Amino acid sequence: MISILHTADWHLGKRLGSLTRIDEQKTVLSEICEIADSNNVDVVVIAGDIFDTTNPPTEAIELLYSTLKNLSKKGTRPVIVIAGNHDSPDRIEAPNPLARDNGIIFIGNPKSTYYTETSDTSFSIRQSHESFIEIELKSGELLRIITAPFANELRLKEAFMVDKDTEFITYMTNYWNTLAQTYCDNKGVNILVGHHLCLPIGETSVIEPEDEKPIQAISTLLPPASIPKQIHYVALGHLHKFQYVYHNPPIIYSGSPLAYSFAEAMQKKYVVIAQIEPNNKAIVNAIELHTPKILIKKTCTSTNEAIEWLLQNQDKYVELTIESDTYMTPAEVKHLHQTHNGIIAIIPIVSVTKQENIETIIPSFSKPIDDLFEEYFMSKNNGQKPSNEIKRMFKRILAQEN
Ligand SMILES: [Mn+2]
Repeated sequence: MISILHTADWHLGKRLGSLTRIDEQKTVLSEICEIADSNNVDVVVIAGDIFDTTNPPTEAIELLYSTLKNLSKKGTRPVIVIAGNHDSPDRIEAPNPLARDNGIIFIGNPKSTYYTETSDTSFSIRQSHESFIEIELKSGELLRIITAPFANELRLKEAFMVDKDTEFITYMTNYWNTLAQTYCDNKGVNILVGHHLCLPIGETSVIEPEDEKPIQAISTLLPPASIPKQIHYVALGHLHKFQYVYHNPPIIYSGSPLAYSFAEAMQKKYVVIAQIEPNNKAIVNAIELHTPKILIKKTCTSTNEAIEWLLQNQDKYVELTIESDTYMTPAEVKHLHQTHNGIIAIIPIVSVTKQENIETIIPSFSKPIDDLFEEYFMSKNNGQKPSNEIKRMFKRILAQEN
């Protein structure tokens, strides 16, 4: 039996507003290393979006390398990393000459071929082909991996020479089936690792993560039927919420280890451990991760109420909505930020009770411009008068214009 830890969408270097998440990322990645060790997993797969940008900050690169080194246990545990849509495929592969002796395998492009020469690792690469690797573990067990990193439309079409989306689905289905028929018999464990969109069961469309570069427009929605029958487990990346796409074989999005936007505020985060024997259905276990810092959407009806709540919730990231019948002053906004350093956004919602029969004001151009401005402002804001700050701002603009 081969035990595989599946994770994805680390987005190292990603910020929330202007705030760095690197300390949380360090915490959660060390938790993932502990889970890999305490569960004695044989292999680790990371299904894309390793970094948040194609040119990540050095602290993110250092965190990746130190984490992968821990996971690979000096070349005794294979770690397979593929590129997602946030990664640069060539940069992801660049460390391979150094990484290979540590048991770390980077696959950036959809048709990359990995080395088969011997290295210092305690496992060996028995054979490889475009988009395929066969690993012989120290135990003698065989692991076959079809690698399907993300590629944009152009790169996919260049790599696979197909034009239309329908042709692309047919092409990938045939391509993967040919690989599976050639290399994936029942003497080994066969998996596919990809950064693609697959339609979850019972859904008619896929909601991509808010704040994520969407890939739906450029990458076709691959149906579970495109997965060859020899495959025991499909490890996917891209969607940040843990979910099954299909049960037999398990096609799973492990999700991201941290909530990266307020759309993910209430999601629990997981890594997946799949235990697979060649002739059996994979046993899948999702292990919940501890959340270093919670993201929360909070609605208050006044700044005072907000301040009271913020003082009690200093350890969270907040998207604060203030529903009130008056506009917030710049001083109030400043006060809120001084109370709490994890406010990512303040959304003011002014709900002025509609006065019945608001008279339609016909502007009289003989009036002073300040009065005209006030009438205009009220007509645009349900009768709400402009605050003194807004009036002063209007005067400043007017002075500059003159
Ligand atoms: Mn992605």
